[in-house]
Amino acid sequence: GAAHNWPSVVQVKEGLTRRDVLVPSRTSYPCGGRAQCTLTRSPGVQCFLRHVGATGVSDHSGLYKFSVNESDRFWGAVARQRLSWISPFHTVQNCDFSQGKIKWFEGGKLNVSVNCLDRHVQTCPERVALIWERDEPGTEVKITYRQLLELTCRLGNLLKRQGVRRGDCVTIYMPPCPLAMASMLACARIGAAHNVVFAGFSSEALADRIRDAQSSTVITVNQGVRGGKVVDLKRTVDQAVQNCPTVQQVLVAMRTENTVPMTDRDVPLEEEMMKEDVVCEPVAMDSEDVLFLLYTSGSTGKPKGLVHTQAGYLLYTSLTHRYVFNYHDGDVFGCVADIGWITGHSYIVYGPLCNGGTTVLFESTPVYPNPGRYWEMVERLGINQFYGAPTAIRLLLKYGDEWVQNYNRSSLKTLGSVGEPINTEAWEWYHRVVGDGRCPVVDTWWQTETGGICIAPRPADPEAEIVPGMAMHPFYGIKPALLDTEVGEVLSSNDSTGALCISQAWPGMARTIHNHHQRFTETYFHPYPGFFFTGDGAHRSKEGYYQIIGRLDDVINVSGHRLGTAELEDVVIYLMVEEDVLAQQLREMVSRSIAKYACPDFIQVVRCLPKTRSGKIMRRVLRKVVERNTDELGDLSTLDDPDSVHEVIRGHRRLR
Ligand code: 6R9
Repeated sequence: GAAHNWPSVVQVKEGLTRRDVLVPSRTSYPCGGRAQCTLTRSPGVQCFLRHVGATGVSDHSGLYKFSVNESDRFWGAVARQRLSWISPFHTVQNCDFSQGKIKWFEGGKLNVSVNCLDRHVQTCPERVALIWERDEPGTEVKITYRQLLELTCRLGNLLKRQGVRRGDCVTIYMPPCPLAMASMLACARIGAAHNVVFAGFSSEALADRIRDAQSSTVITVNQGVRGGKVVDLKRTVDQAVQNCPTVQQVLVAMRTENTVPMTDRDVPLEEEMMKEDVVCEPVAMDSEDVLFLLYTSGSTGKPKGLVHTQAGYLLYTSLTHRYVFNYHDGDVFGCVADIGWITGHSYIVYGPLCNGGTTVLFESTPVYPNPGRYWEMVERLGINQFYGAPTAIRLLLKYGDEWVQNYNRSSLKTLGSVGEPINTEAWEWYHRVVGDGRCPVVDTWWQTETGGICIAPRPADPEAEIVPGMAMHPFYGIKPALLDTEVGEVLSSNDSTGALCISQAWPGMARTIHNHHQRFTETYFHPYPGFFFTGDGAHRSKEGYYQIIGRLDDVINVSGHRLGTAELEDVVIYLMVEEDVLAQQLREMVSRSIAKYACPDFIQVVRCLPKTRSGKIMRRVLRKVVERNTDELGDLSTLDDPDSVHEVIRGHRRLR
């Protein structure tokens, strides 16, 4: 492959002050986030066909076939066209599912932050890269490509000064904010991996992830602001790092004006980054070097740190962002996910920035200050593509149409859905009310493991039919297969239901589980040899359209968040084992809320209490047990679960 010229590092002339980052700015920039200067790396389909060398192919379905049948030619051409390489790759793909070996674009060197920033700064420095939609409506902050590059470089230099080296992993525990995004890009610039932990996770969950990633550096904020409430994020980090011996420093950005206790380990982020140079030499990374870890729930054991690498991931997010949403130069892309999830990584940060887009970073909730928030924001920011979760759509639907109709949504062109199946009612409402019946709704199926969207209604054709509630078609290069869950055979005919698998590699897929390659192969490649198993079930209709049914394994999807039953059980079992701790806590609660003398002498933990079928606790039975009069329990015919009494008796014997 031929290399693109390495863009020289752009010199940033003016310094950016802290004010620019933290205080709402109403400055209008020449491009104002709209097309004025051209960044085009987004050719139309005809141009695309020519570029990938798909001779004799004239339509979208032909292009799809080419992409799966000649995947080396397809991905090789797309990679040369869309990414800026420092040195060209020599091999498009080198994959073997039986060993869980996935390698793309070997030999190639590039820097992800240069692809997302520098090359756009060269052509269009004043274009808005991101709009930080802060919690309070109307206080948004716009950051241009030039400014985002500057923030990234300063942070990159600061991380280096703090001893972060190529190959290290930095944990980021921050709400959606420009400095979080710049932190991710700064890691990419200096060759460190990032590990973003959703800022809603508890200190234990955070500590688990810091330890597993072996991070020496954590980046956080003093406090978060969400739905009008202040959240003490730094305090959570303080608790977490107590149990993380690897952590040497915590960089603390100031999201609010409130001071928080700082220790020797803590570094005031803005203050220190302002001392740094605005130029930071990007490191030439190999295509298969780690870009980030992202933890997600599995069906067994601890959350897994899925590993994504540089070139393939970036290419895949950029291509899907362009074609699934029909994103064009100058559009404002509004993905309302949190950066702590894969959706935020791929469609707030990497996909849109690689495409030189304007991306929205949403800090608030769908109902703050009222259920009109999304649509008021759409009007104010002129959002063209809106990408959200069915759980939020279902919630807003209940508040009625007025909250939507109060605002002008004429800027909207495409509506996206992700995270869980979207039921027909929610789909119809999204389409009819939010999109006024004129915007296609794209229900996008994918996972942390797939890196980017794999099945979506019109990846290959802006005019294609869309059936409500169906994810429809595979994206370029994705070859889905349904397998019989009993016998493991491929179901080749339409109108069938089975385990959703993917039968050949694509550039965006995860490469391994951090430090657990065996678990990676066992989870994804052993259940159906020769295939990548997604964990989901799906139906392929008579017409050949895909509909996702949901998880087949022990993962529960709660409002689009993955929860492993094993993780929950771990916590509960832990509580059971610590029965005396629990008893002690209960005693303290009673003495605190009533009085010391009211404290029970004995506390016995049981699976359930003896209750009547109407739910009343049979206290007389309990009294007899305590008095050791178990021969005189009386009438037990109304008891719901007879075993519950035996259990209480057995436990009580052990206790005395
Ligand atoms: C992107 C993301 C992945 C799991 C996935 C599936 C469910 C995601 C869906 C969907 C039906 C869709 N899922 N998108 N189910 N229709 N459009 O959500 O990643 O957090 O890893 O969750 O979410 O069950 O396996 P992740």
